[in-house]
Amino acid sequence: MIKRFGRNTAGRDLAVGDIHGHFTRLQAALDAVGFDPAVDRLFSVGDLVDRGPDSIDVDCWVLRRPWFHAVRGNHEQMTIERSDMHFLNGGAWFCGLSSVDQDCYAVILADLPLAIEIETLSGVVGVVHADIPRDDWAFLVAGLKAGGPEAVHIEAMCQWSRRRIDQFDESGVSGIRAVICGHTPVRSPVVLGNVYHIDTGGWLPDGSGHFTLLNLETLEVEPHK
Ligand SMILES: [Mn+2]
Repeated sequence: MIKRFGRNTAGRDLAVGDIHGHFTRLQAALDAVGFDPAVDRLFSVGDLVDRGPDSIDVDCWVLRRPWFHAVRGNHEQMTIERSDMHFLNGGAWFCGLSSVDQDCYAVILADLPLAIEIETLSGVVGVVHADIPRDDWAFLVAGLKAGGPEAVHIEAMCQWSRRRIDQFDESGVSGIRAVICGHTPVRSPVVLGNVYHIDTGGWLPDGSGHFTLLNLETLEVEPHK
């Protein structure tokens, strides 16, 4: 449910917002900042699949790129659960697969954690897809570990909630240096307290958005090289 990573002493740790089947565009964004797969790591807020043309490549990104780490977004969840909503929300690529292939993708995506913790010089940074319940990272961790109905509720908030950004709630999250999330598209990154909303629509079909790559050590957007 929660995956923890030690500090990256060799290279950079970057985070990216929703990808939605645009891995080709993502790779171009990585190239633009000189991403080095030998030492750098990329942390994704999830929603890897649906809408764009490359959803089918999600298995390669998750399984064959040891520097790529993602949490499970609501679109991964809809894929895993074969949700009725999925087809209408960009899931046509999945509906067209054989049931054997569908099972393979579902297993791969179900293995993604709900939250990621990354150690940095200035403290631990958390990654979730949408938002976290309450304003305390420890509550999230304890709730997910406890399981049961409370964990189900917390999972749903992590994957679907827009409460914080809808209410422009700047109270932030205690017990963690910063929280990175996506799910709600924004023109440029929105920082509410220590919560960073970085889905700048790099996946938008009309190309009006871009992928923001946030450096987890500096909490600044990584400049192009
Ligand atoms: Mn989402």
